[in-house]
Amino acid sequence: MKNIAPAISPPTGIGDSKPGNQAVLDWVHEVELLAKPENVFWCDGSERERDYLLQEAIKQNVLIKLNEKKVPRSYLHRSNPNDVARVEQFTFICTPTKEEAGPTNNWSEPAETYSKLQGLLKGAMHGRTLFVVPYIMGPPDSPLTKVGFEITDSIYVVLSMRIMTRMGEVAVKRLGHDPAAEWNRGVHSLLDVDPARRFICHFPQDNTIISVGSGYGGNVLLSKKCLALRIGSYLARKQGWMAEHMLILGVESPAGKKHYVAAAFPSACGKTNFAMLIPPKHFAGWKVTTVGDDIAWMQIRDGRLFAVNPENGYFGVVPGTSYNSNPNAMKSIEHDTLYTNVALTDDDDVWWEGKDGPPPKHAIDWKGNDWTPDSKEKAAHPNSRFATPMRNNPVLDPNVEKGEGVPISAIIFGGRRSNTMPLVFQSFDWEHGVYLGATMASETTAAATGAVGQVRRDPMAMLPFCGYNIGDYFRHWIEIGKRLTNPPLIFNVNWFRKGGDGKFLWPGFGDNMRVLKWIIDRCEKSGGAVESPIGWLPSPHDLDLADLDVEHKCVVELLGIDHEEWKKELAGHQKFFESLGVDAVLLDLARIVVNPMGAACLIGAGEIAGRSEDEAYAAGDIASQEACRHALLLGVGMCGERNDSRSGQQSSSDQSLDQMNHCGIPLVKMRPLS
Ligand code: OXD
Ligand code: MN
Repeated sequence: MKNIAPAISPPTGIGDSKPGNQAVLDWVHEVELLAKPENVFWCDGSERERDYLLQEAIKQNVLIKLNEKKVPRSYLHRSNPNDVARVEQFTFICTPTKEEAGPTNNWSEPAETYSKLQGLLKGAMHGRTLFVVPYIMGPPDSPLTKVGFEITDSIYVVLSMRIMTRMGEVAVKRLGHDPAAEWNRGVHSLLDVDPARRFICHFPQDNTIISVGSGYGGNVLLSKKCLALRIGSYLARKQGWMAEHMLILGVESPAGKKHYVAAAFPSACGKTNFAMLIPPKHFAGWKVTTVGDDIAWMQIRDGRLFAVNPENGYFGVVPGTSYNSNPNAMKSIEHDTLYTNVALTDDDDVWWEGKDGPPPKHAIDWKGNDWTPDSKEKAAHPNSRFATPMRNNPVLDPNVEKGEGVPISAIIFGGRRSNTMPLVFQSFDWEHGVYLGATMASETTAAATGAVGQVRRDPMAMLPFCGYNIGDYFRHWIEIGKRLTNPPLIFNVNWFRKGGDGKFLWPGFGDNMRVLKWIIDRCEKSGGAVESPIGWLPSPHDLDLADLDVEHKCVVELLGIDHEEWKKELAGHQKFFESLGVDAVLLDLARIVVNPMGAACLIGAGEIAGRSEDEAYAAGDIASQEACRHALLLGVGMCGERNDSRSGQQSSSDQSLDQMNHCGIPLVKMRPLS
């Protein structure tokens, strides 16, 4: 069989900087004895090393050099067409018991799995080079920062890790010589890139990841989904912090007041676009800056949540990226970028569906075939990606390297929903916010293999990334909330709601600033809101819609709650909680977290209709009686008015109530809380 990753022979001075930590040396030796590579290449992250590896990658056709004038220092890689996305069905959490992995993960017994993987790795690097990639996740001086070592036989992985992480010397220094120090062991081998021999396995108790049979993205850049999220979330719970699938952005008012916001959207739902948002003209003087576009590690300091971006680069979806949709991303990928699975033009430039300007008359598509605008196939794969250093981003936040992180004022959850979910609403409190995150759902995209466009529940956008039992994860959120004296406010957004004509109601992109502004107003206690059964909703006049080319009726529709849709939604929540295992998760969850909203699920299904709020409250140790009351209201379709405790304003104006009425919600005045 053809060796897809032939060994390279570096000159002296390249690939020979062994770290001094004996635990690392022993582990590499062990893998070497098993995989039997031709040689071992110790990466140091230097420029000389990079230049050498690029040259070798081009020689081996792993990379194609792009037009130096059009996209300086940039390259194209084509993955095997059978290997173009994360493979959730072959991703395993290998904990001693199945229960620890929980109902949302594939589980596999650790000893058996090690032995199966050892079988696959035996002699797998014969004739290849074993690269050792030391890296850190997090700013060099952060207490949250973690050290990882990835062994790989893919030169593409090494070059991508250089972009996506702080790689080389910095990690070796941070680890030091203590053989008992904490660090993550990652082993990756391409094997023969056969989907039948493709497994991404995590051993949280051992801080170990083994990935075989893929050469693509999140399956093989072990720093990202594997360490920063799956193993990261496990460590975070154990150590009392949070590892989340969230972007982090800064937003600064013309008066210089700055807030930081973290947002969890499922894969390919616009996190990178939101993190690089350019406010519309009407918001002159407002600035949005990026701390991170995919992952947030958060810790508690002085009763607040502080976040760092553990990554050093962006691994973003390319199609649809243009000067119109995301000028900052376009500027970021104009140079020093590693593209995967986009099209190559005749002048060695890159092209993809949705790029500015007309399509080229001829190109080579992502599979390496001739392509013209008449071709039926896409020129770029829908999940084609760029890997680009975060320093290319013209709106990189100045505090991105700050070890303590940035203080988070608001957390946003959101998904791709063509109906049901309003443009934005705010949770009543932290527990209710946890419920919103836990029941988040989105229509699936091309980021993972499988059917596209189906609604799937994706709690906190962590469904494919939570490295332990999701019930414990929800509980961890609640525990964190208890320790926060100044918790971020929690919101839900949906940029993707469609009208009866099937068209998006909201323009999205830069205009999302209008929603962000309302969120910031709420944080500043200055924004108005209407109390609705599902949370605090802005009425149209609470949003700054000046110069927006959207009809008023669309805005009303965007902010509306359709009762029939919500009944289905609640039934969906119930079904989801049931699928998590009523015994193991729902009941526990009901007791600890969301009995209020768990009750809402049941009401949605008509099971406890007629039960009083006091009865429901008595049913468990409910975190927030107020949320319970709202949950019950959901079931009977009432909507009320009350004093908005955050803004101190009487926020439900007659006008907004009228507007709610138009949305089909019968209005009944609630009795005040006793
Ligand atoms: C990603 C993903 O690549 O979430 O960020 O799939
Ligand atoms: Mn992601």
